Amino acid sequence: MTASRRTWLRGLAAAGAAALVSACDRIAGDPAVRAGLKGAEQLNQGLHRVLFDRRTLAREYPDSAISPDFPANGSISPGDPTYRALAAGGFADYRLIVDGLVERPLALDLAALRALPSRSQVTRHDCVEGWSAIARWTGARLAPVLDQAGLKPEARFLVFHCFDTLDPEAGEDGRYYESIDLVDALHAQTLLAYEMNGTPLSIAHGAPVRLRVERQLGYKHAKYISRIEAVADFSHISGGKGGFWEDRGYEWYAGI
Ligand SMILES: Nc1nc2c(c(=O)[nH]1)N[C@H]1C(S)=C(S)[C@@H](COP(=O)(O)O)O[C@H]1N2
Ligand SMILES: [Mo]
Repeated sequence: MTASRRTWLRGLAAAGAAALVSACDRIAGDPAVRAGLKGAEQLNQGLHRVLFDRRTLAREYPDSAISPDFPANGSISPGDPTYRALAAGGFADYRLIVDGLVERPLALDLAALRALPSRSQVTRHDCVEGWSAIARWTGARLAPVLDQAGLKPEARFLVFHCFDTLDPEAGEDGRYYESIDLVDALHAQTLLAYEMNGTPLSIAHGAPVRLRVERQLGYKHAKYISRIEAVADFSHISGGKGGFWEDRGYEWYAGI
């Protein structure tokens, strides 16, 4: 190709681009078109927020809505020896481990957890089995805990390892676990809850610490948390699907 031909082609492309830009300007400059675009954009944004913004808060209720009888479900009295020993000691020796892809692994006792930024919220728990119940949950916000540990850039999920074995016949794979991504981990209502309705968590409801991840179904709310592991992916853990129930066919993202 000759130099003059190249110059000519460049000129043509520039002219084409200029024509396109001016056409767009003309269309966008039309007040009716502009109003329409803006309307569509606002509607789209509104819909998007409602449908897809995972940072939106779950509904919170007045204390008067608290359920007098909140069922306990799944494991309600873990028999695992480590857990039994901790429970016998009033969880004085309990340490919540935060490790994996973090700069500073943590081992928090209950006093340390209670000293962290906390939140209290009255929310509705929806179990996939078809019941719902409302309670006040109080606990450490997960985001500041992660700040303290310092997530490494490769961290994409948090895996919650639990003390209880829900399916003893499955051996180590019968242990309960769950996982969430960082959007839910950093959500304002995501708590490491240590109180339910103003009293320390009972064993049936997950003592000493359970997860509240209010935008998702009940099985995501891991009880009896022993360890939070930051990972890049969870395919190597247990059945590989990110949770005890997920390994048995439930959805990983159980949004409500
Ligand atoms: N460690 C652990 N966490 C768990 C479960 C479990 O069996 N073990 N069950 C899940 C299910 S299906 C539900 S509905 C809730 C029940 O919480 P609750 O006992 O406080 O009602 O805990 C979830 N978290
Ligand atoms: Mo559930």
